[in-house]
Parts: sequence; C-alpha cells; structure tokens
Amino acid sequence: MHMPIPKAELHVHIEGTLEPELAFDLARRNGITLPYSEVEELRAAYSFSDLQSFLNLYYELMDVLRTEEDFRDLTLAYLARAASQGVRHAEIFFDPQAHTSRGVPFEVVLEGITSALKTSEDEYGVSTALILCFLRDRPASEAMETLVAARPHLEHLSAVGLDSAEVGHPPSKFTEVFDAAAQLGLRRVAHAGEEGPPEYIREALDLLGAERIDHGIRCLDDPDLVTRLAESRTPLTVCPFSNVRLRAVDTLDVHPLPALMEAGLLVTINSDDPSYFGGHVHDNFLGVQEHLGLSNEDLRSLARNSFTASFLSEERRSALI
Ligand code: ES4
Ligand code: ZN
Repeated sequence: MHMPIPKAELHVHIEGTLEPELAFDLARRNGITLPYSEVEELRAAYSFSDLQSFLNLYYELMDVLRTEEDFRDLTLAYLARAASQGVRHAEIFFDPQAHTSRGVPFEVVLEGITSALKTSEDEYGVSTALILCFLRDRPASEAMETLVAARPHLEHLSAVGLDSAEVGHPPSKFTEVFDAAAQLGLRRVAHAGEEGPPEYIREALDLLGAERIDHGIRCLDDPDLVTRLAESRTPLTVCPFSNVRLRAVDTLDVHPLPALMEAGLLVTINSDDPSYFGGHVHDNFLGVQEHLGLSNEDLRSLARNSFTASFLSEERRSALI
C-alpha cells in the first residue's frame, strides 16, 4: 500500500479489533478452550445476517480477554495496525459491561487499555482518546453503576457512548446516565440510526446531548433530520464495511455515502470492528473509492472531516490537518 492518507479514526471498538490469531493466543495463555478448533474455523464463523448475529460472536470471543496484559496486548496490536493505516488520532470505544458482567474488574480493563494508550504518541505517532460505551441492551441502572465505577478514572476518559443491540433500546432509556456523564465533564456520542429509525437519532441529539452520531445512515429516511444534521455540522461516523457485513446496506456499490456527502453532512469513514468486518479504516477508504467512484479530492475531504469531527485540541488538530 502506498502512503495512506493521514486521518483520524473516530469509531472503532477495541474489542472489535481482536484478530482470531490473538484470540487463540490469549485463550491458550488463559487456559480457555474456544468452541473453534483453529483460526480458519473461527474466521468461517464471520458471516452475519444482522447486528445481533455479529454481537453474539463478538461477546462470545471476548471471553479470552481476562487480564490487564490481555487488554494491553489487544490495544497495542490495534495501535500498530492503525498507524500503518495512516491513523494519526484514534478515539477508541470500549465496552466495560461486557467484561464486568463476566467477572473482569473495571480497573483491569481500564488499566490494560490505558497502559497501551500512554505509549501511543511516542511509539506509533497516534494520539488517542477513550470513549466508555454503555450497552443499550442491558438495564439503564447498570449503565449508571458503570459510570460510578468510572468516576475515579475520569482523567483517562474523553466521552461516553452508547452501543450494542439498537432496535428496542432507544436513547431515551439512557437520559439520566448521559446527564450524569455531562455533569462529570464527559462529552457524549451515541450509536443511532444503524438499524434503528431516524427517531433514535433525534433522541440521541435531544435527550442525550450527543455531539456525534455513530453510523446515522438511516437519517436519509427523514429529510428534515438531514437538514438539521447538516446545519448543525453534527458529525456522522460512518462505517461502510460494517454496514455491508451486517446487512444494513446490500453492497458497497449501493452504500449511501455519496448521498450523505451530497446532503452536506460532516461524514467520516471508520472501521467499527475491523477484525470482523474485513478491513481497517484505510481499507474502508479504498473500498468506497473503488466501489462508489469517489475522487481523490473526496477522500481528502473525508480525511479532513475526521479531524474536524474529533475531540482533538485546536493545537493538535491544526498540527495534523
Ligand atoms: C457494534 Cl457494529 C456495532 N453496533 C453496535 N454496537 C456495537 N458494538 C460493537 N460493534
Ligand atoms: Zn460501532
């Protein structure tokens, strides 16, 4: 690959960067037997019919993540790969409840991830921010307990987010915990309009105070909402490979990215769960270029948007753009 264009990645789940090879290594290290005999058999399971069918495997495979070292190794592997994809800044999601619910303490998860992140600028030239996501298919009370667990560690956290199974779990369920997060000085983002309706995007904006919408592609079903998002310059973190693999979109050739760009939206391109969806962020750039006929200027504009839409300080943003 020639030099990938410098970019920020704003929508990547650290648990979704777990490659099958590392999963088997960690399983061995932790004395766990995976229900797959080898890497190829596991890769063959990466065929999804919707978001839930993916989440089932995503949560199952996470069981190999047990120790601080596991989370550090996972994060270091992502950072090395991100650097090779032209990523200069990464805002990384993590799902504490997916770990605390199976007995891994919050601090083990956070310390493991942050011990890798603190080396990132020097080792990889990638600045980072960490976004704590609440699992929307679990009770709001559990999200609040997670925020309480995070309170002694706010210096490591930039924002809260909302992910996991969308339909049936509207943003309105999490109004109280997002208010509490704002009180603590955290910024707010939310997955909305991935499989769910435009109304969920409106709720994320109006009830959660979301500054960015993760996915958001279904805003196109609601022209007034598109106008609102464009006028407010609210970023959408779009994940093309993810949308195709989870069948929110039929094929890359008919992905709505061009329509989103033509509507004047502040669109960014991201990988979501790169080890599950067939590529990292630059692979997504190349994929949309090839399948949607985007020009080099379009790609430069998408890369510029990624810095504009980030939580970077003005100082580093202007150094990077
Ligand atoms: C996710 Cl693609 C996607 N959507 C919602 N929640 C998620 N967690 C990890 N990947
Ligand atoms: Zn996501």
